[in-house]
Amino acid sequence: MQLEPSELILNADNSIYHLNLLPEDLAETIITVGDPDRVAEVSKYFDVIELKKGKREFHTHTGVLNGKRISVISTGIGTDNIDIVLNELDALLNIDFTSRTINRTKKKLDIIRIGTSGAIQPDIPIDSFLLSKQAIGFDSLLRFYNAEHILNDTLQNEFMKHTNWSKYKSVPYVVTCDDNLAQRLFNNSLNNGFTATNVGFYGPQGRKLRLQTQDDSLNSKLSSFDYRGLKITNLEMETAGIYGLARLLGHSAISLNCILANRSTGEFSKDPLKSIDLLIQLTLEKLTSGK
Ligand code: R1P
Repeated sequence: MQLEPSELILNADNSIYHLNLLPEDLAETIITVGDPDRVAEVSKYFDVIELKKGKREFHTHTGVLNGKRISVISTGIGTDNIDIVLNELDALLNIDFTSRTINRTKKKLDIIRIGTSGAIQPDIPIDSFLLSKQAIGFDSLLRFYNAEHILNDTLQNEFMKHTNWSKYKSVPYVVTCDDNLAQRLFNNSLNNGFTATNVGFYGPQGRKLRLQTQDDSLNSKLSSFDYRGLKITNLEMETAGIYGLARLLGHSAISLNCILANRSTGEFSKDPLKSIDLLIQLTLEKLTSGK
């Protein structure tokens, strides 16, 4: 079946609509970052940068480090952008742009998010790193896909009961990282997290500047949720979307979180750029060791 021009949108140079990339521009190991400025903070460690392209908030550098080809791409903020990035990355790999048909043999990406995050458990130190083993999405992204088979209904239902979840919010969805990729890269050397992916930064994460929130106790309910010892560790805005779409599309994904804030103790990192840089260096070392 041919994908219509309105469905698979290509630019004049045959690059994919938002990412502005051609299939050959992309490595099969992808690092995603939220902030477009963080792309260069990763690629500055490459031995060679072969390509820099971008459009809107989606900036990509592809290069080689220790013989491994890596693309680092900024997603901007939120799972709405993750929908664009994951679908377009997959299209670059698994759709023939000339015939506009889906390739018979599917290729797979390794996707590693290097992101920042706020902890909600008081004992999680500022500037520490968490690998999200699970994520719970408060956005509705996965609800627009046929995704029931990859979601953990038990955790979702227990969580909704515990928080007395409002019927006016979308039903949270629970997804997991790719354990093989997590194991291959980090071999249990990082603390595991259960990450809540929020649909906003202020009200949805319990921050009040001038507006009142619908549920003032949401963050404390999140931190007191405990399902057989499994507790929610941190809040950010992309992980659940990445895990859900990567799983549906057949890619491997893990999300790494540099804990810059602790919402429980009110602390914030004294040197956030240094912490993020340490996580970048650690990730690149793990990705390229053994190459
Ligand atoms: C909010 O400030 C942003 O920071 C966190 C959140 O997920 C959100 O995208 O991650 P990044 O620093 O990776 O963007």
